[in-house]
Amino acid sequence: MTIRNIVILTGAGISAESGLATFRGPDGLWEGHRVEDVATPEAFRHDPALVHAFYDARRERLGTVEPNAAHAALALLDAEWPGELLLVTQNVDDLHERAGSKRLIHMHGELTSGWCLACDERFSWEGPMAPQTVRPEPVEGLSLSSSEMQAFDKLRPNGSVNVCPSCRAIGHVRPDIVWFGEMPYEMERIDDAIRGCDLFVSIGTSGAVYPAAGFVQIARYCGARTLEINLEPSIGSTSFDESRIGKAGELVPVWVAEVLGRNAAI
Ligand code: BV8
Repeated sequence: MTIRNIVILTGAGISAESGLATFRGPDGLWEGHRVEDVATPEAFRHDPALVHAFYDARRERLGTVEPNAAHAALALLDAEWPGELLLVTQNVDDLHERAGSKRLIHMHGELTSGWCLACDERFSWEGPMAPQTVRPEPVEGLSLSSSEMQAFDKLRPNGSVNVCPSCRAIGHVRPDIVWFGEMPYEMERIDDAIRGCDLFVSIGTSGAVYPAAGFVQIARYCGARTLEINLEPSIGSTSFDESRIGKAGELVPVWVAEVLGRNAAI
């Protein structure tokens, strides 16, 4: 079977070696929170401060980590693969694109993106988003000049950071993240690519969350070869033609070398 069109699905496991927590920690909690308390539209309506604090912390953490060898190997494959290739990630971190991947879809959104519920615009976002985050107090030794303060005030009326860069509405920007019960992004493009692929590869995902967990079934049904690379067999492991168990940072470079017909790990 000649491989021409490849679809790769990644999950939190591919970013674990970069120092980002996966979801199903030993306590089942997500960074100390129940998923339904921080990643649902209901949670956001009920306690926006908690949800903003959760995502602000993850956005800040993102600035302290780097892509690892698995991200780098997939970026090289993206650059060198002559056939169709689509990298679909469930991750909201930006490590794939920082490693250089281009043919990439964030099906569950991005930490570095904001969504204004007042004007429905989406835009890149850096730093905290929590509306109650106000202008920093003058810091000892860090004197913001009056022009800097004025610039800050112009940017953030009455001190709040949660201002839409498009319509200037205050307090209506939410994380541009797909929460439970919300429709994942680009599902048509993803579905078309899976139905047309020769090889479907799943890396670093437990297969616990749908619709991503069902992709392997669609790929198999459409005649594709299926491969899983994961630290442990995932929930849907028996649906894969081949399972390679181990760390993504070690196994993905070897797999990419094979696909590119190189005899040494990338
Ligand atoms: C929807 C963004 C409806 C947030 C996320 C069918 C059956 C049952 C339930 C459902 C169903 N269909 C829908 C549902 C409901 C729900 C769902 O699946 N619930 C589950 C819990 C049962 N799905 C939804 O709500 C989805 N939306 O269905 O909308 C709809 C339909 C039509 C129209 C309108 C609406 C939306 C789900 C998306 C939610 N958002 N993320 C954020 O990140 O803050 S999901 C989030 O959790 C992640 O994105 C990811 O998808 C999932 C976590 O899974 P993984 O990434 O796999 O991480 P995990 O920790 O579980 O596993 C890590 C793996 O890596 C482990 O196996 C580990 O062994 C391995 N590993 C660790 N270290 C390494 C490693 N592997 C290799 N190397 C290492 N070093």
